[in-house]
Amino acid sequence: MFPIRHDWSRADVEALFELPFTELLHRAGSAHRLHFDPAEVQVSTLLSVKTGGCPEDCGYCPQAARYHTGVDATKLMSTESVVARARQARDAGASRFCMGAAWRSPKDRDVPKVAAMIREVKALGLETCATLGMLSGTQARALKDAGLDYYNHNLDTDPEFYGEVIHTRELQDRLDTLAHVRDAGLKTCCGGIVGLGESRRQRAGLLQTLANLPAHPDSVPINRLVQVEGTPLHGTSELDPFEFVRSIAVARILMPASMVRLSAGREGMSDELQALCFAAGANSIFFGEKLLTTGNPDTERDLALFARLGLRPMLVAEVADDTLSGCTTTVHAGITEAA
Ligand code: SAM
Ligand code: DTB
Ligand code: SF4
Repeated sequence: MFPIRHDWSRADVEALFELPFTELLHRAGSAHRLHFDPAEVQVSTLLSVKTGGCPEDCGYCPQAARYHTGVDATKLMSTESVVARARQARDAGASRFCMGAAWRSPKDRDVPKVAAMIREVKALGLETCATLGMLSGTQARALKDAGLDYYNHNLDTDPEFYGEVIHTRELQDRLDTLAHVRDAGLKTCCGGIVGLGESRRQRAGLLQTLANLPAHPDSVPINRLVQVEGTPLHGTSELDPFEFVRSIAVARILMPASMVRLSAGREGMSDELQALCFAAGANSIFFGEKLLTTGNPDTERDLALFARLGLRPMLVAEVADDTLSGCTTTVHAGITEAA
């Protein structure tokens, strides 16, 4: 009933969006259980290793140099400071550490610097992820050789709506980078943003395009637009929260074996809305008080939410050490207290 398909039509995907809410959640929950323990949630922490000053014009992004958002441009962080932050993230319970840079693409001279960060973060027992903009095949292979596990590069929105949001890079450029990433043997993290002012048909188009990629992304981040003053998309009408949950559920049905990440936008969500997202098949979050430049829920709030919902951080074989079992114990302790 939930085969891994790459031939979804727009009508197929729109029909899923149009199901009664309870039926959609039932189908998404069934797809989720075929591949995962629904009580487990993968936990990633983000760090902006190079913030702001970006030459691109992505209409949602506080890091584009051309928008006045109050985000100051910084240089690339030192490896030492990145590793200190990765250690803190690991000790707080994260199993994956994602390093982001506000670049159109890395310069060749930046690659050895990021490679050094990846090597050292990996040595802490964390899974590594990077999001650095467009990559050439050579750059992707160099990052793989350094021990990179995942590369994040989003499609962001439907091909039909794309030109209303981003003008400095084509969707095809993104597809080319994803091909370089896959060819280098890296796992892909690829999703998009909803709440940009797109229609339901266009939300369906984003998810259809993701599901029809040559391989389903290993991780699919679904971001809800974080509206930042100074960006062109600030002031866009808020997406109906149930439509956000539907987007998660449809992503789960289309890509049943992928991690579907409830990504940016959680800070403004109630516990109840997040619980609906987990029921709809989300099984990954960004954990830690900051995303790249904007806020994320406090770790205490997330641990309390895990405890209230009986969720556990997903253990990764190589990182199933005392730290993460400590985190699991904390969550279990919360559940026991609640019970
Ligand atoms: N510069 C690189 C790039 O664009 O590929 C990497 C970093 S970029 C910030 C990574 C992703 O963050 C974007 O593709 C977008 O999906 C997401 N993002 C950025 N700003 C956002 C916002 N205000 N709300 C939601 N998601 C956002
Ligand atoms: C993704 O899909 N979302 C993350 C991560 N991949 C890099 C980034 C969200 C950024 C939200 C805005 C900010 O904090 O600057
Ligand atoms: Fe630059 Fe990435 Fe932000 Fe676009 S999303 S402006 S490429 S940092």
